[in-house]
Amino acid sequence: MESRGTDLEHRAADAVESNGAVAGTESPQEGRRTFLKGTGLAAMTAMMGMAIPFGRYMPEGYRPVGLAHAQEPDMVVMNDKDGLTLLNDRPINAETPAHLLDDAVTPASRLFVRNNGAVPFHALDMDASSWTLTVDGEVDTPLELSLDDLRNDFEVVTRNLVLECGGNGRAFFQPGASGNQWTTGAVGCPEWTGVRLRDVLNAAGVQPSAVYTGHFGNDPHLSGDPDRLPLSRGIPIAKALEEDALIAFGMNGSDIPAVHGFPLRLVVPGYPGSASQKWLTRIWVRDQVHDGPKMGGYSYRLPAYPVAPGTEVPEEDMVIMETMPVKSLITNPMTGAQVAADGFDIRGHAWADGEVAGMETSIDFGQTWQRAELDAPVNRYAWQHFRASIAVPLPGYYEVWARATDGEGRTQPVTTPGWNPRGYGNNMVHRIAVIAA
Ligand SMILES: Nc1nc2c(c(=O)[nH]1)N[C@H]1C(S)=C(S)[C@@H](COP(=O)(O)O)O[C@H]1N2
Ligand SMILES: [Mo]
Repeated sequence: MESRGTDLEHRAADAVESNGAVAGTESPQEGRRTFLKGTGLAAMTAMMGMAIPFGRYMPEGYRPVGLAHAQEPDMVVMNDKDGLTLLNDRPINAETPAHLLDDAVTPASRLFVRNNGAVPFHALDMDASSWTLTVDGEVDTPLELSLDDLRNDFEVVTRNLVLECGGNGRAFFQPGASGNQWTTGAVGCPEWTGVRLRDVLNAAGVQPSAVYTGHFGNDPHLSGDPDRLPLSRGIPIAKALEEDALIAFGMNGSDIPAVHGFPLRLVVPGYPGSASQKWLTRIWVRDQVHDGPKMGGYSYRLPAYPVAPGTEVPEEDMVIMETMPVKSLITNPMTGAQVAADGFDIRGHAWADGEVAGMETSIDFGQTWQRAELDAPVNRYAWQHFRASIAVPLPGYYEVWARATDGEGRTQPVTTPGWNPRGYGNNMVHRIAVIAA
């Protein structure tokens, strides 16, 4: 992210703020995007905070490149990130290198970002006073809830919950799949505070006709068309009525950061991250499978049967991806590290839809596996920490492979599992290289 957080951009962002760009009757979003039209050289110079020696040659209405990024909220919110790899800047997508996921609880600065649209401006202003969540559809009593209503009328709970993008690991499929080329870093386990989705649904009274939820946020579509939504997904009503999913308004003891959904988001553990709608405005209880944007076609869907890599699967044979597979990451040492000649310690995290039952490591390319020490989760759906002492016979190049097994005996494969057209659900073992010297 370093290239994004330059002094110039910070200064430019400050100048944009102090220039009163959000005044007037335009929406803040339009205001900030269009105010440069007709701005004179003197004003431009003030905004840049320095002389523009060739400024007289700038075409009328020209928007300096140095201001463009600072103006985009998507870029401003990324200034708080630390060491993430940017995969795409429109929409913003960034993942976390494995060694930066070493914390037991993922700090905001190291949580991956997955956006399908733009970051809404309201989130940057961090003002939640007029926010409402609508719960409607197949319910006895539709609800309109403010953040205070949520806090006051429901039990507030705090849980460490894994959030992982369904496409995490996509980059390793052969043949490749289109979409963000996530390697291993579209996952994190922050501490979330909020109310149970179940409690809110029960307060509205779920009718027998309910089969699915439909989630809505207010992030703008990249086309700028206000009638289009970047993403609106849902989950089976039975999953929504389990105790684990939260409507969260806090992360790691603070408000949810702008880029992660301020002021309100869903966190649906065990399911692909796309179920965890950010900037949550509405939960529509449906009498059919939700049909919002990115519910159909090939989005977050897998072939109904195993296919050979590269197979063209007809759309009608694609089924919605539900649970996420068992997985783990070695977070220390960093791959490429030099370690002691006779041995070293490793550690990391493992997670599953449910509990991880066992954790093993191998240093002989999977010939033999040794049991690692695995902690119980701090709560259901928190990732579990593991550690192992690795002894090596000789100095030299080693790889450490780690694999987790879930409560139903499913183990991470050593090569990419179940190829699928969009590259979801890759839970192959994580491998690091070390030099024992
Ligand atoms: N409103 C909204 N919610 C969203 C998305 C989005 O684009 N818009 N992306 C989803 C996807 S695909 C993922 S993986 C997670 C990522 O959450 P994060 O950016 O907080 O890490 O948010 C989900 N919620
Ligand atoms: Mo995702």
